[in-house]
Amino acid sequence: MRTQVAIIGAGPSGLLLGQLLQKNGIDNVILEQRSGEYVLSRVRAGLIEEGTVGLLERAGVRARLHREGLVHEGIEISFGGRRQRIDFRRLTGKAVTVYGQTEITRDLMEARSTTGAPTLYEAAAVSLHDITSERPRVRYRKDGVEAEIQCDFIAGCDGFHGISRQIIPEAAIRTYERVYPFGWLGVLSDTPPVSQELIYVNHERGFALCSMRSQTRSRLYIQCGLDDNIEDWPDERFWEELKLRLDSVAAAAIVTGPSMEKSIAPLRSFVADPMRFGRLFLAGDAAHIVPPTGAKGLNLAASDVYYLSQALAEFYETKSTRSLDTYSARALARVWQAERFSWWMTRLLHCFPQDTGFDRKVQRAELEYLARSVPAQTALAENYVGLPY
Ligand code: FAS
Ligand code: PHB
Repeated sequence: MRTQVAIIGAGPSGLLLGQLLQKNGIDNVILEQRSGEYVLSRVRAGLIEEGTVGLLERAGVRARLHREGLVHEGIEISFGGRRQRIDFRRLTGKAVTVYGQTEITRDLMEARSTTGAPTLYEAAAVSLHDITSERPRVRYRKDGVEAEIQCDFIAGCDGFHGISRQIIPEAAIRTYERVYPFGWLGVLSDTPPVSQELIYVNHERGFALCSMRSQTRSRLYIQCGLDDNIEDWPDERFWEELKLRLDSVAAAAIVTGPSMEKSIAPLRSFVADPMRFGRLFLAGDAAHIVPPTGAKGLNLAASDVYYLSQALAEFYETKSTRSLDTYSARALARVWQAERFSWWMTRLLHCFPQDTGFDRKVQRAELEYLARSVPAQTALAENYVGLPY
């Protein structure tokens, strides 16, 4: 098989890139190691920036997003039994949209199926070849049959544990990493959200986040130990711990119910530089990871895909490699802004085991400053709603 761009991975990065390339008349094939059902079963991000909404509209997935997405004009930061609202609309003129990654993936899958562009699910043993030549190749096994795709470019959209970043020689790539000494226990439940907007909680027992997927479905998180297992957290214990971390009004408003999904995610900050090697271009989690505190992971994947799709369109229209040659630097400039913000939000809101009494006092002082300073709230708001592309 021959195509112009081979995309590795059918998560949000790969699917969104595939759609934007289709819209630019650029042939592409997506290879995904898992089944479509498995990809849809993963519960991940829940909140998207206006820039991501615009890209999804351009990708042809607007109807359900605008019908079911919840526009949020602020969030609340809870500490010391009180809540401080951060008013995005007043401070930045912008808002964010609550619309789960699962729904985004479903919409992109459906949109792609109408284009006839191939997505090879359950593609095993994917390997990349000749990535520094002008004729890179992808080999894979499907239904027990070995096959090969010749292409012009490969987009590594295969996530943090994918093969794309791994194939880049160590001498050609530099990585930066910070692993956090705790995880997030996430629960999805068909119970009404605690509040109309997200509540981020700093509490001496640990961080908590009350989010949602709709007016009837909650997405809730609490900071947990790195060694915790799902078995340590039966539903009853989860709900009790969440109530202990919330202010009294929110704790009283909670409606408990059975968890539909429960998972523990480790938190890490990670960046690979450059995001390109020869004709291989990395996008999304394949190149960078942020702690989910700032709701940036999926949104960074979107801005990477915006830059890469533009650069590929320029190449096929003009044969110029100017934007391809600046892709990595351009994407990383925005990545590092989100890395800093996600690290800052994580540092502000979590209990760090190694923290001293001084550290906790400084953390509280920063929260109290945030509560009274409009410039401080504006700085948080403009990063949260998303910095310009
Ligand atoms: P993904 O990891 O989503 O997709 C990569 C795809 O490549 C997968 O389908 C994988 O099966 C496939 N793949 C891997 N190796 C392959 C191979 N060798 N061959 C073929 N295919 C291969 N972000 C937020 O903004 N908010 C959140 O709350 C949030 N929560 C998260 C919770 C968890 C547990 C995780 C892991 C991430 C979370 N994220 C969150 C970040 C997440 O949403 C990512 O940013 C987003 O999935 C990035 O999308 P992709 O880059 O497409 O990577
Ligand atoms: C979510 O709804 O899953 C969510 C929202 C905001 C975050 C993290 C996760 O910062």
